[in-house]
Amino acid sequence: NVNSKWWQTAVIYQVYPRSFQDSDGDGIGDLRGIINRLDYLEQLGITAIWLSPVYKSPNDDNGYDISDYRDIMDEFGTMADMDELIEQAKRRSIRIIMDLVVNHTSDEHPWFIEARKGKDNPYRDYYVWRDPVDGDVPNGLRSTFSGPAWELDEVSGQYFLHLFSRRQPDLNWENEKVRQEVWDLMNFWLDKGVGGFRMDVIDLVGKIPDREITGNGPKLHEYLQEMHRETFGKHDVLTVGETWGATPEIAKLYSDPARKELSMVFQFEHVGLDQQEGKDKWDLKPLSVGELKSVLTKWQTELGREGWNSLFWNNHDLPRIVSRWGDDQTFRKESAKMFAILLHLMKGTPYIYQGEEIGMTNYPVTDISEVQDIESINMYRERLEAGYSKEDILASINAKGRDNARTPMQWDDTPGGGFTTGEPWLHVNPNYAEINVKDNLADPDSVFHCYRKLIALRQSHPIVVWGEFELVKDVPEQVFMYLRRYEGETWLVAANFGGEAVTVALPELGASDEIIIANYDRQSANFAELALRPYEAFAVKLG
Ligand code: TEU
Repeated sequence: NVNSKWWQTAVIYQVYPRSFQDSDGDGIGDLRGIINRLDYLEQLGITAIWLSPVYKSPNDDNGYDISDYRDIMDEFGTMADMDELIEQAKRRSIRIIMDLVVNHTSDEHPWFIEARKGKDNPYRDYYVWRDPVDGDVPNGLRSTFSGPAWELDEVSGQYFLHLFSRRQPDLNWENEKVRQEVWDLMNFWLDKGVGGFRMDVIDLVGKIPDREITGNGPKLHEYLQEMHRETFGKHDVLTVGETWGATPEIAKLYSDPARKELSMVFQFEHVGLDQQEGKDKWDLKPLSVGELKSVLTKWQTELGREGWNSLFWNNHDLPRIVSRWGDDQTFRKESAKMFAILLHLMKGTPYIYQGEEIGMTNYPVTDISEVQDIESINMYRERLEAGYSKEDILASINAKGRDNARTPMQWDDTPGGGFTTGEPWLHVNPNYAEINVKDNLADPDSVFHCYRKLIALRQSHPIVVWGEFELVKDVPEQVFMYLRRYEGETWLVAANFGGEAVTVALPELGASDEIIIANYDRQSANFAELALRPYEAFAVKLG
């Protein structure tokens, strides 16, 4: 494919630096720690690292509140370490994708410190200020982290907008100077040779606060086209927007190459399927596998040539997939591999979140004092006041809380799990002695080696990257089966999404012994009567 881009054949690995590898015993992961683990990532075979924020930050939201875009967080190291990380990664053909958090800054960013000084300050307009209405907040906008999105500034008597924590004031993108600042800092990082950007809540930057419009504002795409022109347009980089409200139609607006905006977006439709309609992420309902199949199929087929997909189960905001929709007890390895096989043989660019590749699980908390995440803590307070029981709230946090993904990476079976020799900033999952990198590397049948193999398959078989996707219908609901077709070749991927054995009868598909990858011992597949074991998944080439 002559027009293909490197990021279309890539596999991206997300590092959450705080929890990846501590190198100096302070209990907090750091850049030196990442450098020390590059050989591991090279062995896994990934193309690029998406690095969650490493910039200077007071850590109200673990680095998603930035006080200096051109400097490194003290706990993580120095700019010299950052330059070395980029360089050392490059030597292993791994690119570094920076997290671009420009919907808001920290309240400790010099722009906000200035803006707060008064209505006449030249930086005032960098943020969104409004007068009170009837002695109260300007309108009903709510923060994602609970409570109103408006905070009163006592000095001026005006409110400022914060769609996240009150320590994350929203930037005013309508101000041309703000956009210019953003282009400048992006160019600063592009000049360092980074491989691109993951753009935090980028769908919010076109907000119209007075009309209570937050996502997908009218000028959003104009801004992104300006960004493309002013920054990465001349560079061969990957850009991926975090867009919670995207539909396939919206995703095409971002990722149609002709529009010169982004490479792709993260779409979140599939990860909302276990939440009650019209409520928020904490209000749980069981997943319907049928719904999951239809949502993923829609995304596989509807972007066509006018867009490109991202593929993911996990990130630093989401619970661990093996605990969420798999079985992290009896069938942990089987279900972890099932998710891997199912996703990595789809069309799009796969993202692996640290620890997913060894089947790491959620961490059950029994008391709110164990929780560090601002989103969970604020929700806890809000719901206690609203009359929910502690048990209910903790059940929600255990199912969906962001700390589930943020417990330290489990490298080995020594105390601290090989993450730190000190006191870890967040509890290490007590299962580190059974689930760790060391054992995964040693066991050829491990979750890690399944991921490694899938990554290699994508890199050696164009059908994985380019093949057309077709869902196989007429199978039991818990069976997820699809075909990929490319240049006369057909692959079939089958997955049993449940803990019970199931049989499929599709005689028209014949039989084949060309198994490509499987999570159980399997030499062939006879579709006249195909028996799938609990969480069994495999791919096979059809004759
Ligand atoms: O997340 C955006 C966001 O809306 C999340 O807070 C998400 O809604 C929530 O975790 C799940 O309900 C991005 C970052 O990924 C997140 O870590 C940041 O906290 C947030 O933006 C603010 O920068």
